[in-house]
Amino acid sequence: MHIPTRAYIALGSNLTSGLGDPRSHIQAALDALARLDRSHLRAASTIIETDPIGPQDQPRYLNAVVAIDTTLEPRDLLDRLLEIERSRGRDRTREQRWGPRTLDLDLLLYGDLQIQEPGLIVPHPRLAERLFVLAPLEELAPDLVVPGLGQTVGQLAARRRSAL
Ligand code: A4P
Ligand code: MG
Repeated sequence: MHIPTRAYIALGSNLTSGLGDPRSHIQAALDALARLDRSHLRAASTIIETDPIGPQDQPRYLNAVVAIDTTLEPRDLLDRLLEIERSRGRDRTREQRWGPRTLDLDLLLYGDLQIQEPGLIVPHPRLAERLFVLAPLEELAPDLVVPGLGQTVGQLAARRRSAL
């Protein structure tokens, strides 16, 4: 038996597709994360509406963060997230960087692990820059110290807010 690890996942959506609108993509992702094997959904933030970072000629986003306890290895967990993205019709071959997407699931944190591998970087490299991630993460874990940064989520969020 492995001891479960607490992991945090960011959800984002700003595109309506044949499968539904952003709210339905986020809800479908929450449902899929609640059913994830070898994992328990522990908490979900509120779903917030945010201005797009990156190209401005795209719709506003819905963003949220969830906490899970999981015995999936990080790579397996990321593969599950990419599967869920694909189940909402995400097609990376037709996307621009930071452009609109039906569903984006990022692995933010996996316990206190720091991972730098091709295709998998944890903590997520842009975590500290993005209030659309920090604000919902702060709801769930304000006092969590981000590995490698030596600051809590609350401190990083406050710093981001004062930089705006
Ligand atoms: N990858 C490596 N590490 C990770 C990780 N920790 N979590 C790899 C998830 N993926 C990870 O992902 C590309 C590849 O990164 C994956 O296949 C995986 O192998 P991606 O989601 O296509 O790209 P990205 O690196 O996350 O950058 P991308 O798509 O350019 O943009 P982002 O960073 O996903 O941002 N504005 C608001 N307000 N809210 C948003 O949610 N999102 C974006 C897209 C832009 N602006 C936004 C929002
Ligand atoms: Mg992503």
